[in-house]
Amino acid sequence: MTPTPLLDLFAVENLLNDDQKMIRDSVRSFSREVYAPKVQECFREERFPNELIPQIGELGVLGANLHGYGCAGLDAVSYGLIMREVEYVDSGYRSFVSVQGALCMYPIYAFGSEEQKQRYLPRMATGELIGCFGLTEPDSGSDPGSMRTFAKKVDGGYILNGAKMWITNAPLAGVAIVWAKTEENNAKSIRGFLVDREMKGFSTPKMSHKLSLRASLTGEIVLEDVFVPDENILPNVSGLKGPLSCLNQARYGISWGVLGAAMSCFDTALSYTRERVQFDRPIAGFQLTQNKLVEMAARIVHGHLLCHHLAGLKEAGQLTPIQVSLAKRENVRTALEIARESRSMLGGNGIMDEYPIMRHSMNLESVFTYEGTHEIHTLAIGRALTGLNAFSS
Ligand code: TGC
Ligand code: FAD
Repeated sequence: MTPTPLLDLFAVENLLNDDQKMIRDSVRSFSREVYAPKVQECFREERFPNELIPQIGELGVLGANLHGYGCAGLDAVSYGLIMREVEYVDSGYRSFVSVQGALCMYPIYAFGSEEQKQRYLPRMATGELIGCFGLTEPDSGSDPGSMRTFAKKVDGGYILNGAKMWITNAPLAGVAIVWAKTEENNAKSIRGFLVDREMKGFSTPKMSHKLSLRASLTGEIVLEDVFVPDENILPNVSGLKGPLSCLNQARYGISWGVLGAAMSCFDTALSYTRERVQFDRPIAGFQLTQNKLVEMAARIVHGHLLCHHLAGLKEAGQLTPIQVSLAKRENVRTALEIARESRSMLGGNGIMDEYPIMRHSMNLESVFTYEGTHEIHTLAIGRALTGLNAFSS
């Protein structure tokens, strides 16, 4: 299976080895042949295709870059290609895969005890157990250090109270990674807790009526005097760097993933404008349309080169959070602008859900906001460039 030739102006395909191509092709086949036919209906009905979870697990994409515990142990490029192929179909599908792997399995893998790894990871790799990641709260979004969820130490464990909001997969999760302070108003005391669905006082009401990521489930996490035993605290991390390290992993995947959404919009606009005739010729024959297509193709190619460079840094263990911020910020903006431009190229048809563009465009509005808003990444990069902190006075 080859990429759209026009999108491979710089022969990025040549950067892939045979294993990476094989992984890309198998994820592409499943995603386009099995998952994609369900997306339109799921988006309309605001539901996730739960029935496909076992097949997604079998495909080996959950926690695919982790080693052992039933995970595939793939390299950074292969992992990125997986994200791209799933997001070609829908950003909600990529959200499902990246929350499970980067935000739920990764913290257990990186900060958990050996017993926790054995208990959770193999079942999470197959999709038998779904996780969610609870950082954001109603009054604490961009500034997670202001969270109020509190874990009080008691004999044998902790009592958790608080509320998390906007949590992907919460309604179907069997385990929630909940980040909570263990000392009042002290971000350095933040710890990660593995809260199992059956723990008393834990609930996850669904958040309905979203106009974005409708084929992804979002919920709250409500914690009312939930007793979490000592063996369910992540032992090897404390402070904001715990959740923020997980975000680095997920933001890396998003940088690749959104290129898939952008490619889907480009492919749709290209084939539509070649066929749609106005003023006696295909609209792709007009210079203004070609300018739009060239701009899109060039930005998609740049996005790929950026991701390949990022993957090299990741493999070498040299990737910094600021580099990830730069890539997430750049590629998400690119994808969102490409989606909007593609929509206009289909005219009235661009707003119909038989074409994927409007759905991608609506989805990407969330991607622009979650995992650090565009502005937050701008400020983080600005702080690194200037040495001056614009977050607070
Ligand atoms: P700051 O003082 O900068 O840092 C506090 C501590 O954290 C460390 N740190 C990081 N560590 C690893 N990776 C990063 N990216 C890190 N950024 C900071 C830092 O070294 C420090 O460590 P230590 O040991 O000195 O204590 O913290 P700050 O309060 O100034 O905040 C920094 C800021 C604003 C950049 C950060 O809070 C931030 O990224 N805010 C955005 C919040 C966010 O992205 N939330 C995402 C929630 S999850 C989500 O959206 C999932 S969507 C899922 C889907 O469906 O795909
Ligand atoms: P706010 O932080 O209130 O920001 C509002 C606006 O103010 C933004 O434009 C922001 O950039 C701007 N702003 C804030 N501070 C500054 C500043 N200092 N300077 C300039 N501008 C600023 N969270 C999780 O923990 N787990 C999940 O699984 C998860 N899934 C999500 C799924 C969806 C569909 C969505 C929409 C969100 C999800 N989130 C999740 C939450 C997401 O991470 C937050 O929405 C995001 O971090 C922004 O927080 P907020 O919505 O509270 O906006």
